[in-house]
Amino acid sequence: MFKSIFIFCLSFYIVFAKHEEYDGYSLFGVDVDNVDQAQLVNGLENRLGVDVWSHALPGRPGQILVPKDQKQQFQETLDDAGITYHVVVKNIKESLELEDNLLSSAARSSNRSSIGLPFDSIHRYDVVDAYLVELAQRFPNVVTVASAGRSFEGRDIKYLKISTSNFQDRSKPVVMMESLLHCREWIGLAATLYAIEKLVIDVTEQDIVNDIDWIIIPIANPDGYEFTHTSSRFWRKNRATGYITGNWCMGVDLNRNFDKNWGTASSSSVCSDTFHGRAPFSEPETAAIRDIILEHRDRIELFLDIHSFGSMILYGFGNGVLPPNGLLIHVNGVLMAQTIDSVKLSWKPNYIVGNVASVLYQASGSAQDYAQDVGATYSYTFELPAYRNIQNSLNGFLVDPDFIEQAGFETWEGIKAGARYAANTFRQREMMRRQL
Ligand code: 0X9
Ligand code: ZN
Repeated sequence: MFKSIFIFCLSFYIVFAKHEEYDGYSLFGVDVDNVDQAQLVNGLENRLGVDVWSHALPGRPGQILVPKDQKQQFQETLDDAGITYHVVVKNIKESLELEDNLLSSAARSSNRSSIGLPFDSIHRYDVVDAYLVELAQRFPNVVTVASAGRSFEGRDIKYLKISTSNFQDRSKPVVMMESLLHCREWIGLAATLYAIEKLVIDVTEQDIVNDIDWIIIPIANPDGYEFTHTSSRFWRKNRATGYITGNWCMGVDLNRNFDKNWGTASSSSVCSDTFHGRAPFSEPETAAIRDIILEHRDRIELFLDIHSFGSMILYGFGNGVLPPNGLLIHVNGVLMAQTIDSVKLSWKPNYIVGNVASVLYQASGSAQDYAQDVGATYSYTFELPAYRNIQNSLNGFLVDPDFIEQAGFETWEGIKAGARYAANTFRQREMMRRQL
């Protein structure tokens, strides 16, 4: 009897306590007129401890999630600086409930008839993990599933190798992509799953499969990803513990933990969302990704780290210094952006392309910088748009199921263009090398 009451209470708690931590949090849109204002707004992360979802740029409003008890101070600070703002979502908990409802009802109504995973929900770790294994079994001639290693909590970080020549033909370039390094950026998973579908199940352009070897890591931060489903939707880091400070905090920002200018433009505070960890590659997830990059460094022509949100294609380095081939990196970035822009939803903003430090902010230790530094010819961070429709209050990281397939489709158009461009320059270099 007591046991069943306990179970009832527990399940009641689990269902109704979900998203409780975000009750009363508001999402603000902030408009800045100049770089000074942008700097002030973006610095509020450290000053007030608010969650800057997207950095404000002149012409592009920033989005900031503000806890209930900090709203007054936040608004006063902006008022004093003469910066205009508006409330985008009054209580983000309601948006979280809407997202849950929309995603789960879409998932209920879709039956998995085809081989691929349906594009109307955001699939959990177990589902994606099993899917990768299943694809390798069904398509043994082109697909291999491998494990990059285990996450902090012991989850396998699986990835696919897609190749018509079993990765043996060293005259082919490698395109490597990953998503969910930042686990709250759910829409990124749609882009990698869409790419897998078009490379394995629904192949419509054979050259993209024949001429290129692909490495795809759909869930680079599995512990964090599961945590965003079960507990805190806006968790960004991994789930590492053992960093002892005065405050009890956990997690390392995996996109600050790679060994390129490590620790120079990131946080040393465990509680910060950009905490860089105790050393480069201190985290098992980044060490696992590093090993794959190093294994294929002489063939990785294009590296894509898929994030959200903001409609941006960013490249290195995070300190503002351009790689030696910066001009071509920009050209290929623009090509991908234009390709996406030509098929995106018309009311969405065009993609911005540029060096991360000039478009956004300085940041060290990113996956994109590391890949660029150790060998990738073209390395980018994609910031996808996440939502379809502002009317229903799903915004920022929140995913509208109606947008999942579009996000996958439009990003894939960009990736194909970038991959073809990269394959061409790779071939040209190969020819030159042989002539010498
Ligand atoms: O700050 C980040 O890690 C990325 N933006 S996000 O909103 N997804 O967190 C941008 C990373 C860009 N690359 C470098 N910092 N080099
Ligand atoms: Zn991110």
